[in-house]
Amino acid sequence: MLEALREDIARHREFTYLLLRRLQNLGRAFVLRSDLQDAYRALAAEHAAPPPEYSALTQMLEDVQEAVITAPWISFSVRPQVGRWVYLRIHADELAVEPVPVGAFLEFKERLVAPHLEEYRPLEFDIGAFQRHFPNLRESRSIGQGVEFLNRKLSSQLFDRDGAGFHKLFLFLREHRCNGHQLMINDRVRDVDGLRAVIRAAEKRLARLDPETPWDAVAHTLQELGLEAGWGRDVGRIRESLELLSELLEAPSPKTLERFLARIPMIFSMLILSPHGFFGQSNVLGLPDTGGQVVYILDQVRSLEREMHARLAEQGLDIQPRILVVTRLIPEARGTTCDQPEEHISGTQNAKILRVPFRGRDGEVVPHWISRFEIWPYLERFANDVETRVRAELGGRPDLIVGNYSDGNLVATLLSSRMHVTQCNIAHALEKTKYLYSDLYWRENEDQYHFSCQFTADLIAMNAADFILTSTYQEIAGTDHGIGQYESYGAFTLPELYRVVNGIDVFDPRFNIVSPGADSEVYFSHQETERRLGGLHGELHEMLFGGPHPEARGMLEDPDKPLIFTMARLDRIKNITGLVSWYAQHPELRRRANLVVVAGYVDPGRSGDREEQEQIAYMHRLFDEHGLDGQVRWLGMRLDKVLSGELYRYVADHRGVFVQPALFEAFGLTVIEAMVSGLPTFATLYGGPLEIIEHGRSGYHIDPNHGDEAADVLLEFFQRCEADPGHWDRISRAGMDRVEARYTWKRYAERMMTLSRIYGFWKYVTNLERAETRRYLEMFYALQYRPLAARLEG
Ligand code: UDP
Ligand code: LCN
Repeated sequence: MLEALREDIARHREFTYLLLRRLQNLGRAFVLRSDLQDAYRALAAEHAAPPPEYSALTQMLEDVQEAVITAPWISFSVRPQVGRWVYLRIHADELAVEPVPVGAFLEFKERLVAPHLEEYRPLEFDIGAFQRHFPNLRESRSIGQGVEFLNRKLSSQLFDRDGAGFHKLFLFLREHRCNGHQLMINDRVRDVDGLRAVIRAAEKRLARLDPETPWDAVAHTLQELGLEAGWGRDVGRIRESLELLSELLEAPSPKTLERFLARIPMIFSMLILSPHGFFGQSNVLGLPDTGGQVVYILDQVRSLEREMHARLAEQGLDIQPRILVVTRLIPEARGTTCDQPEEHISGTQNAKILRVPFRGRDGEVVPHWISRFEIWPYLERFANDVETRVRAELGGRPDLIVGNYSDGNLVATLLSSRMHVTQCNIAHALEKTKYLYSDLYWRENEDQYHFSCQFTADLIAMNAADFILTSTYQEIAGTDHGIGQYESYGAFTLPELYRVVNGIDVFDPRFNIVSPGADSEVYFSHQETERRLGGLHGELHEMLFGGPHPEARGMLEDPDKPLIFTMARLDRIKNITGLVSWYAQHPELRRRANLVVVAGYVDPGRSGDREEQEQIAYMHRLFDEHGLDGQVRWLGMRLDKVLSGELYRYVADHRGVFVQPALFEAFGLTVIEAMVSGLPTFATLYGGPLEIIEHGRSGYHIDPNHGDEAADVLLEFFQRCEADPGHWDRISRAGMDRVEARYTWKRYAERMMTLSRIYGFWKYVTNLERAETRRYLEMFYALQYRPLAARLEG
């Protein structure tokens, strides 16, 4: 690439020179991709001989993510492909091109923000040094399909010449126990050859039996041979499992390995961590920091319990799986159940929420809610207390630990490493990419956000995890020109703290895309009339079209117009006020449709959150300045799930639409809820909705940075529907189909259970090689994270 670039620059010397000059003249130290693009396009339009579209220079400029200006050099981070980075610099006068190591590129940035740092040699975090022996994906398009890749690797390793792979599989089969009972094979089976012989003998004994003969009837004879419970509930299933294993020992293939491992009874109990509150089953949504993560976990638990139970039953084990969701206990619970140490999870047999309080330095219980940005000093003590509580509850350790968000993933790391349990991370959203330069200017944000703790926790947890679930591809690796959330941890710097030259590799097979769903009991098509909750319609009508209401502002003067509906927490990123202002400034759209907003509170006194209070004040200003009271109905209330489910459908009955205008949305549960209800949905193209919606088919993408265009897209839709009412139906149908095909909890639970077995096996066979990484992360935790967190406690 470098050679081609040099040649190209030589060919287009004047153009390059002028462009670099313009970049310098912007008067900024850091130039973002969009600004560079603007400068380049403007120059190309004026210039007599700009470089052609496919030249190395144009391609490089197209792929630049950031330019750093340290005259006379301008350095560039270039991302020629998703997940692949190159760093180089060009001399602004001589036009010489040089490659730059990533550490040096970060150093240029550090010097610009902290010029006083002479002879600065910070700690460099480099996880790459420990990962060289581990296989990685190669193609950007395979990112997020870790388990398929791993299956291929594992099955070829099983097949190695000295038979060591088979021996590990044999040892692994001996590991499984439940409530003190041995499963799969007992000590009569001594080695791989023994195992082969046992399979043959067992197949012979079972050959003539009715496939429906239950395990109990053959248990005795199989145990004599060396086989224990876990192979199947009846002879048919046992035979299949034996056949799979014998196939695996003969000619291992990725598919057989996956199918065989999927049957091993490994997961009986599970710990799900979501430390920051409020976490409960009612009255919590809309409280600060409490949104989709809670919805996700509760739905996840219900579907996982069902799946775990079904799988164990198929393997002939009548065992009730245990799922514990662990969160913090908050004595000042504000009318929620968050001060209760235990809560049964409705819709499950046995799952519950366990609440463990945060304790201060002297062991005292912390009574009040703490923002997710402030909880870092409490997590280690919390993890210790949780361990004791969980061991008592389960009578041992769980079989899988799942973390949620930065705090949960850190606690999952501490617990998994102490209890030697497979660790799964889920992020929901990483904060890093939400705020521009949150790393470089971390000091400026430290008082409010404490990103130094959060990013350090993230680095540790993501590298400790055995596997990571993401809701979308972009969460890992972004898009052609946008960086992924995980990818942004690859190389960055926190000046004066440490520098990360290799923080995480998005080609690592630990990443898997497993998207959540919408609860199908609550969110379903508006056309399913027999399931509809007609009894709520009076209330909904009153909410939307009724008169004055203490928790609402605005009354719809013309109730016959179609509704534009939106619902979200009222924080800045959700950009609900953005939508209101686009609407306010678009007379034609205001003429055509009404707007219904469910968010925040109308009375600012009811909010305890600074950002939310600001948004409330801004919303009132928009109403006042633009005279919105006759066209917008703002409901400052939290709707429970059942009511919001019927509300989506009610709006669909009136041939309305749903809008999700966020500046960034990690996934966007409301988007799939609206779509599955049959509402044509318009959602931000930053984040998950970009993948959920196929633009123009199953909904529409809107760009929150260009509100006028977004409002036009809405207007055009309404105009088109007026001319062709079938249009609304087509988009509505395609949205429902899309969700039903890709975003269901049933699929999620099946995937999750398969993954936990395969990564469990992978962890087992690579256990020794991982010790180095573990030790490195432990050191980073003790020397970096712990003091940073302690500083917060004063
Ligand atoms: N929600 C709700 N009632 C409300 C507001 C929100 O039930 O008044 C639910 C909404 O249906 C969705 C979740 O809260 O299930 C929000 O999740 P999303 O992923 O859209 O955003 P988050 O809040 O997690 O950023
Ligand atoms: C958090 C978010 O911000 C949303 O984008 C997700 O949909 C939600 O969690 C559930 O994962």
